[in-house]
Amino acid sequence: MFQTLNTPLQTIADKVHASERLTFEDGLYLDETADLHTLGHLANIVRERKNGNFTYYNTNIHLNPTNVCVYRCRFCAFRADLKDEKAYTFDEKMIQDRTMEGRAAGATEIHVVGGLHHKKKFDWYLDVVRTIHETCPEIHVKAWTPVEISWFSFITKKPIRWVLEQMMDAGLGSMPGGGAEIFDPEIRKQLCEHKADSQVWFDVHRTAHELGLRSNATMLYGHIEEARHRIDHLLQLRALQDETGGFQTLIPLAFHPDNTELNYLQKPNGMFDLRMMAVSRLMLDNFDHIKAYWIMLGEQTAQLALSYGADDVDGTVVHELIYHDAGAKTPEGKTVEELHQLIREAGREPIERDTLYRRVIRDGATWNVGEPILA
Ligand code: V47
Ligand code: SF4
Repeated sequence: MFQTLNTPLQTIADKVHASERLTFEDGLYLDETADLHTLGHLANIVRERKNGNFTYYNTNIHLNPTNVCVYRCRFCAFRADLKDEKAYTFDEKMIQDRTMEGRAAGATEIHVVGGLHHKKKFDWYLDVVRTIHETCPEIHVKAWTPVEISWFSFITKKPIRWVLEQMMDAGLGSMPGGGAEIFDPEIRKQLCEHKADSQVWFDVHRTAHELGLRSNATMLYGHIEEARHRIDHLLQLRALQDETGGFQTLIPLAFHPDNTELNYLQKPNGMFDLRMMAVSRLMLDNFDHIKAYWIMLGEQTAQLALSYGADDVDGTVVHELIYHDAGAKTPEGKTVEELHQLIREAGREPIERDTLYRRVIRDGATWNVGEPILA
């Protein structure tokens, strides 16, 4: 295949076979022009080179401690004003209960993000992490995006490093990938003008990596951005990864328009979703993992994505709100058996991982962490 063609795709295919880095122009070609099946085929080569036939999942639970938020991102259906009917804020008991629910289900991770509450002080956010950690120390706390960390820095007037150190002392184990949206300043201005910009997003991740925390990254696509913004986004992530090596996975996030200010836009279709998986896999040669977040993609596209570059489906989740407020039709969670079935139907081998991609050795709700899965 590709041996006699003298086309941009042939040149890109040659680079992929030789494990050479792709350029911005290559990325644009793949995003705008390349035929989807060839693109998927190339991404699958890299996916199998890095992860073989494995597809990872974790047993996790989500906690969004408040939906009250000072910001008004135009793509967000989750946030509420202080006095909205749908506004809620968890108290300590609710946080303990959610953590215990996770423990009973055998969760190895709790994923925590939420709004930036007008009236809550830094200690309240610190106590969210501390309460989870003290209630169940074996559960890994993956919490807060750079948007939240920079808000905490703003309200305490302390440096980002100090905020992260306080959080680590309270039990923070790693950071999720949210808040990245699209880094381009013009797009960001239209989507979420006042919240942390790309420089802040990168400063927080760089500092987290320096402190020994691992983190994830995301890219929100299918709204007002264009191909050049997406490729620029991926290349900025690749550059920080070259510097620190602290990212674990990229999660390409499809925009869900329902109940948002951008509800006049169409949700990206399955072909767009698969293209984003494949382009992300090919451009991020220094990321070990690309995640097909089944909640956001839907089960069928997530299964196909496992042959278009993705090697991870996220987890059991339970209590998902951000995508369901924005119109997601998937269930709010899945059992381990259902995840196994989803992965096996796609011809892949399910492997339970913890947040840091170590093998989980499980006996019902009891588990131990084994060796890192990839050497
Ligand atoms: O930052 C918000 C996005 C993110 C919408 O790190 C929306 O393992 C689409 O980051 N349509 C939060 N996207 C989710 C997130 C995440 C999810 C799963 C796993 C991990 C991980 C991280 O969701 C936000 C924003 O970019 N988002 N609203 C919407 N209407
Ligand atoms: Fe607030 Fe996050 Fe929603 Fe933006 S995306 S409005 S910061 S909850």
